[in-house]
Amino acid sequence: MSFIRACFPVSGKKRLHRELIGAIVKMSIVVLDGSTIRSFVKDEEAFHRSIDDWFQRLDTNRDGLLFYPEFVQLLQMISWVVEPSGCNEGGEGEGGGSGLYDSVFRAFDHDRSGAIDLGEFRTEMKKVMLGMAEGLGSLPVQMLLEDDDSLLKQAADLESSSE
Ligand SMILES: [Ca+2]
Repeated sequence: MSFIRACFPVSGKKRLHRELIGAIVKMSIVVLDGSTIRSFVKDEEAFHRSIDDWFQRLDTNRDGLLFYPEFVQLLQMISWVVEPSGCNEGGEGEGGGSGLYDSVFRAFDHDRSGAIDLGEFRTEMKKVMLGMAEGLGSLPVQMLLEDDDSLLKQAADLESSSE
């Protein structure tokens, strides 16, 4: 499974810590900024290919819908950064994210059917990515990516291949 940990300005000790972790587990480190993500989202074909792939991975019972337990896997994989004050790792302990998970799930489930279909998933993931891009602005952000096919790695690759 892909694992993306996105964090607004990584600096000082935390940065060193992340680099160390990266070296240890051989993660690839890519630097992204807002325009990288925006150009990825704009390339609809590539974007949908990635999103659809994610959807299929999360849809563990293969019914074409994401129910809450399936969807939560995504939220657990991605560290959602709501505020630019930094990563909210550590500190508050486990379970603090469930209220956030609930509201994110409801935001994705447009028709309130209790499950997320591919169309809803595409639409909301696009918003998430664009929101992330807006938050990043032109500030490069370092990300540690565990494997080669994660969404943001694909965004970075797309940019480097299009010069
Ligand atoms: Ca399902």
